Amino acid sequence: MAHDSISAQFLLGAAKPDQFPDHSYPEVAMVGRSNVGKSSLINAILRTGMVARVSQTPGKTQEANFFLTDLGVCFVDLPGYGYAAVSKVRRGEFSTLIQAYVAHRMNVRTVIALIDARHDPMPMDLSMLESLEFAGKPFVVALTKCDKLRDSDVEARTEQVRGVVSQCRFAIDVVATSASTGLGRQSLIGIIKRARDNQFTPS
Ligand SMILES: Nc1nc2c(ncn2[C@@H]2O[C@H](COP(=O)(O)OP(=O)(O)OP(=O)(O)O)[C@@H](O)[C@H]2O)c(=O)[nH]1
Ligand SMILES: [Mg+2]
Repeated sequence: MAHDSISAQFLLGAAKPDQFPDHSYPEVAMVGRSNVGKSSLINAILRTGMVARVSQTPGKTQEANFFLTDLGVCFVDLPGYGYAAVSKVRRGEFSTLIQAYVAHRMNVRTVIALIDARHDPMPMDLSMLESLEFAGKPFVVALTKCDKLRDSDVEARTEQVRGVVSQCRFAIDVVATSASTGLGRQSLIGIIKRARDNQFTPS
């Protein structure tokens, strides 16, 4: 086990908001499209093996999974949005669970909003950022799968997304990440610790 690994234990999976755990731990939540790499990023941050389940088939899990880490922070792996087969009516909306979490969960200190670095942010990614800003939740954008891009393309994407969030009061940063190489891990851990210690207040 790597010396800087972070241990964690699975607390529970919640299918409905009333099943969210009743505790006072600060929480950091992962939101993003199905298959964008939320569970992989949790595992990459922890470096203690497969704590969060990673799958090849998107949209499989519809639960919010809570993991208590020895950072004193609870990680929340939210279901992915945008999986077309979930429901036509709901396409373009977030699931009730994600909305409820983002809008009402008191424990949340920061949200990690994941966007695939290989593509322009999709309309649903932009509405997710909008809801975070509207809800007044500090958020950091993690650009995922950067190992699949050239460094120059990673830089260009980072600059593009920085431009997108430049007017957002609650945007903390845009971080290039890779669950494969560990890119961005230290930056995210730094942000998570500052969030835990309540160091983010809007400008
Ligand atoms: N190359 C590369 N592949 C990645 C990376 N992160 C995730 N993947 C792959 O992308 C796929 C989806 O990863 P998950 O972590 O399950 O994605 P998710 O966002 O949790 O997906 P849902 O739970 O369905 O919403 C898997 O095949 C991962 O191996 C990354 O940084 N680099
Ligand atoms: Mg997942």
